[in-house]
Amino acid sequence: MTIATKEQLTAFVTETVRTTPVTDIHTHLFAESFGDLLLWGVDELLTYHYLIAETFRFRPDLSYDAFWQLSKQEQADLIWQTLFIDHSPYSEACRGVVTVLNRLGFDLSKRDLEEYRAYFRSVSAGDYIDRILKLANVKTVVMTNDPFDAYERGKWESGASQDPRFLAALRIDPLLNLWDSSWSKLKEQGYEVSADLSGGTPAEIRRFLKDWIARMNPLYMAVSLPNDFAYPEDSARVRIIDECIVPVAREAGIPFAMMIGVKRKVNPSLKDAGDSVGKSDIGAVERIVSKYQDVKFLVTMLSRENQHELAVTARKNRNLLVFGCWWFLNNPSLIEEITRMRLELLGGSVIPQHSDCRILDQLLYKWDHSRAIIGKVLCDKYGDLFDAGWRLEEEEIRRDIEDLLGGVFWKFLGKPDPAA
Ligand code: REL
Ligand code: ZN
Repeated sequence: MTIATKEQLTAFVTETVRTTPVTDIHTHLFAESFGDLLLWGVDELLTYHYLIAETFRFRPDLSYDAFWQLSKQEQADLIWQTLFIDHSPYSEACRGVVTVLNRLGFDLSKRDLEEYRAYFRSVSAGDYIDRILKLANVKTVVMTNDPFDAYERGKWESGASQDPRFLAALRIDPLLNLWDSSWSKLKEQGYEVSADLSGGTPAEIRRFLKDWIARMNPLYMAVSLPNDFAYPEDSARVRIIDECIVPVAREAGIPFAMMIGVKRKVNPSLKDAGDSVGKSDIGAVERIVSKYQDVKFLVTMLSRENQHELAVTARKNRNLLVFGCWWFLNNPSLIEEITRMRLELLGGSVIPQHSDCRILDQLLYKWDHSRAIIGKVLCDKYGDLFDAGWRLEEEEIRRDIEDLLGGVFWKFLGKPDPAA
């Protein structure tokens, strides 16, 4: 049906973005079979590392050690008191908790943490996964799977059963960022590698990657890279990229995802909350994607300052797919600015958002909040077309939105959407 008025257009776009199921291409969530690796519930929500960082800002009296010695529930109590009772929770991470509690149907007027806790004690992980995926309207979740993590490795080795809603991504940070210590971990797993990358080491790293690809069937290989990531460079990282990652990505036909711009542990006392951001050299991205045009790269960058040049670089390289508003960019003002700019430069050939959820429940807020912004930006873009005399069919809008919320990803992979 052709859309006749701007009011109809706004209503249809908003509703379609709200109701189209999502493929969430990067999360830290796990299927139920991974046991306690999957985090969920109100105490996990409150102890999300974003909120820990915010709590310390209001509590100069609180020592880091004292905080870390508390039980999870005590930490959650303290964060609740500090960020939700002593202050109003309007930071994006706090607002996220409010959205989740609201979407779960809790009475927010009482602000009674114990009542929320009682619900979580009464529900099973399996039922809760079903409830959240349905409420968030997320059809597929891509996990972050780390073969260097002994605990997670155990889950894979004991044949963690497969849930088609949770798909794998092979995460290789230690290989590229900590080779000095990770080579010995490969050796322990039976790969004949040496610290100086001599002899058969590159072939053994490739064997390691291929073994894990066979076991996990990942949609892509992924790494987070520091803001000073350089390419080319005389370093173990770049040798491993050139001699191992790129050939394996090519052979397996899967992309290499680079998440660039993190400064790890600028305040180690904050643990996971202690990482920060730095501007990166877009030249490194340009050089690697144009050198390997037969390899696919998924790229997100953490610094706001890198967003425009990243979008321009994608215009020049069709093997580069830009994704998500990562971490410190996952705030309404920045999502709106970045999404607008990307749609203007790249049309619909982009993945506007991923959730990066660490806690299952967060799917509710991360997607609710992002959908509202993506919908708003799309209304403006289609509205401009309308003003210029272009009339749209509902079917065309539905197609575009399905692409943005997953289709673009699956087409880039060259795979059918398993949930379609
Ligand atoms: O995948 C990553 O490296 C990051 O997204 C995480 O390390 C980070 O802590 C995450 O919680 C950000 O949203
Ligand atoms: Zn992440």
